[in-house]
Amino acid sequence: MKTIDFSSSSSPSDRRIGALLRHLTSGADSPIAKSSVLASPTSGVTGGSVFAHLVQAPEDPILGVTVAYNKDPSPIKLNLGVGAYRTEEGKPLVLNVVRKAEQQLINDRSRIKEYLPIVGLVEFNKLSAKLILGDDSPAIRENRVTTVECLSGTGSLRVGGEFLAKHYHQKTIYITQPTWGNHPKIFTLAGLTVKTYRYYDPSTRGLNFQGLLEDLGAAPPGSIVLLHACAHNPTGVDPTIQQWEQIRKLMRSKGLMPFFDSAYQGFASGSLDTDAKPIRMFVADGGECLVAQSYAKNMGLYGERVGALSIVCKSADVAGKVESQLKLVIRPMYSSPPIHGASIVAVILRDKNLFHEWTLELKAMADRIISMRKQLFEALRARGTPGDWTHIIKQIGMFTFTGLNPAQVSFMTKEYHIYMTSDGRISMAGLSSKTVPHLADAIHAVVTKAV
Ligand code: PLA
Repeated sequence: MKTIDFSSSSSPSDRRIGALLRHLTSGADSPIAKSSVLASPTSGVTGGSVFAHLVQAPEDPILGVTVAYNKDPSPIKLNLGVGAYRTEEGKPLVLNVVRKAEQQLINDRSRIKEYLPIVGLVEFNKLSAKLILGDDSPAIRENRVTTVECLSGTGSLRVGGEFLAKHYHQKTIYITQPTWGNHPKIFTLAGLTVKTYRYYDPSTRGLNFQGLLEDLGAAPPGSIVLLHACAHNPTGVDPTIQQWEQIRKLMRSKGLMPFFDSAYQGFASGSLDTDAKPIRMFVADGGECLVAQSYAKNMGLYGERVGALSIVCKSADVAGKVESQLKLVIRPMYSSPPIHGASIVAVILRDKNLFHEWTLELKAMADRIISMRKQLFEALRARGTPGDWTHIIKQIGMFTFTGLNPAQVSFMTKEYHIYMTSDGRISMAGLSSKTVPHLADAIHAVVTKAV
C-alpha cells in the first residue's frame, strides 16, 4: 500500500486534508483512530497477543540449575551446577588483584567511556594473545596473529564460528562427545554444521583415544575441529601431552582446522603456561588455528563478559585481511565490545607485580578445587560407598563427571537439595570442606538405593 504524506505536499488542499487527518486521528475515540487501531494486531486495543502461540521454552540445562536452586528455600541447599568458583565459605570471589586494578581505573580521572573500536581494546588484545600463545611466540613476533576482544568465551566462539561459516571452505565443525551444552547451539546458529567425535569412554571414565583418532581420521579433509584446550567440560578428562602430539600430527596431515576453546587457562594445573601447552604445540608447527579465550573463570570476571578470539594465520598479510573481515562479523552483531572488563585485564597483564599476584590467586583457586577432589574421594571411601571413585581425583579442572544418571541426580536434588546438571556433572569449585560430607552422604545414599 502506498501512503501519501499530505503534510509535506505543496498543494494547499492536500495540506488541509493532512491537518484534518491529524486532527481526526489524535483523539483516542475518533472514528479513524478506532478503526485503524482495531485493524492493527499489535495494538493494545484488540484481543490476543501475536505471540500467544509460543510454547514455554525449557530453562537452559546449566543456567536453569541456578534458577531452580534460587527457588529452593532449604538452608542446606548446594549449587554444584554452573562452573562458578566459590570460597570455602561458599561465597563468590572477586580476586584481590581485580579489586586493585579496578581501583586504579577509578582513580584515573582521564579515563573516558567512548566506544571502543570494533575489535575492542587493542592493548588487551595484544596481551591476551601473549598470554595464550606465550611471550616468545614466533607467530606474534611475525604479526601473523589477529586478536579481537569478544563477549567472553561464548562470544569469541560465536564470532569465530560465524567468520568460518562465511569465509572457510569447510562448513562442518566436529565437537567432542559429550561437550559443553552450548557448543552445538553456538556453532549451528553461526551457520556451521555440527558433528561429533568420540572423546569420553564411560566404562573407564577416561579418554576414548582410539575412538577420537578414528573419528578425526575419518572426518572430511579441512573439517573444523573444536578442541578443549584444557579442563574438558563436562568430563574433566584431558589428553596427555603425548596424545596431544598425536592429535596434532593427525589433524595437520588431514588439513583439519583446529579451533581451541580455552575457558579454563590456569584452572586445570594451576599454571597458565602448562594449560596453554596444547595450543602452543599447534602454533609452533607454523599452521593456522583459532583460539577462543575467556577470562570468566581464571580472573573471576564472569559477569564482565571479557574474552578474546585469536586467529593465527600463515602471514601478516592474511592476518590483516582476516581482521578486516572479523570486523564485518562483529559490527552488525553488537557493534563493539564493552570497555570495563577488558581494561581490568589489561591493567593486570601489563603490570609485572599484579600479574604475579594474579598467578598466585589463580593457583590458590586451582589448589582448592584439587583439595575438594581429595576430600570428596576420601569421604566416599570412609563411607564405603560402592564403586570406583578414583575418577574424582584423576579428572582435571572445575568439574567431575560423576557417572551418576539423571534419575540419581534428580533424587539428590529432591532429597538432599543438591543441584547439578542432569548429566551427573558437579562443579568442584562450588564445594567446600563444610559441604563435602553432605554431598558424600547424598552420593552414598543414591548409589546404595538403586534409584
Ligand atoms: N567454553 C566452555 C568449555 C565452557 O565451559 C564455558 C562456560 C564457556 C566456553 C563460556 O564461558 P564464558 O562465555 O562465560 O566465558 N561454562 C560454564 C558456564 C562455566 C556456562 O554454562 O555458561 C558451565 O557451567 O559449563
